[in-house]
Amino acid sequence: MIKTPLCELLGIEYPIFQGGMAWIADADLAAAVSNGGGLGIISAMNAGGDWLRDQIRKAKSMTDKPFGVNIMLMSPHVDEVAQVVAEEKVAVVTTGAGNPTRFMDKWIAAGIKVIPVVASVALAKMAQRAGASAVIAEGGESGGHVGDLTTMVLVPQIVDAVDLPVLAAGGIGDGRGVAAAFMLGAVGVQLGTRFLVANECNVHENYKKKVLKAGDVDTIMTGKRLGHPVRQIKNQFSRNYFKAEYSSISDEELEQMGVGSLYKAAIEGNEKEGSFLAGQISAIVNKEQPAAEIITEIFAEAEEVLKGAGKWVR
Ligand code: TUI
Repeated sequence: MIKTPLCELLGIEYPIFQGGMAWIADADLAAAVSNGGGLGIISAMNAGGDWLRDQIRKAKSMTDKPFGVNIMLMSPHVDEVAQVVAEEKVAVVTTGAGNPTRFMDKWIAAGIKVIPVVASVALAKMAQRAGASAVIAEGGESGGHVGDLTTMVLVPQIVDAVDLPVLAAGGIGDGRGVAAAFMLGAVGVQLGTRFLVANECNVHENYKKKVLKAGDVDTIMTGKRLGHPVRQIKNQFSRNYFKAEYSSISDEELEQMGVGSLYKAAIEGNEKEGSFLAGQISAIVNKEQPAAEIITEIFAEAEEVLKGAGKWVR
């Protein structure tokens, strides 16, 4: 059995979060992960407050275990969704793609545990000062919006910089990854890509197929020119976008190219025009299974690896 302080902090059985994937992580997936003993997370992405409130209430009807909401700080509706999570008093709020400190007092006053995703030491320290319960150190191997540093480099630095439980994210897809994260000082992990192919995940079948088929070099980073680097699977859309970044088209035209591409991938399954955000670990994600089975399988593997961790020590 693997138990860490994160389990006690949140009242969860396994120290694992499901990442808040935009257009993908809804109440069905979050409830399945929470019922499986992890922490399921609903993504507020660019949605409005009404959609989020419905999803939170749906998840409450599907599980009596704790679950969380991920607030994407670049959302045009960020103030509205920040208010909704405070009113609905979800157990945990995770944040991404920015600095959450301006919302944290309100969330903490509502009894919410705030766990920001950080891609730098500076933001981790700021989050600690603002009252975070833990932080998620996310490396650039992950899917979607990413920072510069890898998980291997980022996690130990965050562990040294803050006096909080640290979760590792980015490039983790099986028990070996969990064990490695623990070796770096993490006491929990967050996985997105592996949960994307869970049976309970409502993303379009074509999206799942793309992740299941992807090999080691099948993701690409786009968006650097506009300051929002994003990792996604190589296809017609991402190759064209990548080329356009190095062409003479204006920033406005480039921005326009990306509009709606996530919806096209996740909801419509449009293989040519969609933006299929996924992590580098897609290459070892090779089967669909229930969320609960993903969790038990990963922790059985991690336990074996960790038990054998001293085998070269003489
Ligand atoms: O947020 C994510 N992953 C995401 S958000 C998203 S929606 C989107 N789509 C297109 C462009 C941009 C966003 C898809 N995937 N992960 C968490 C994460 N947060 N990764 C990196 C960061 C981050 C980066 C800089 C967090 C804070 C930060 O600091 C900014 C500051 O102001 O200090």
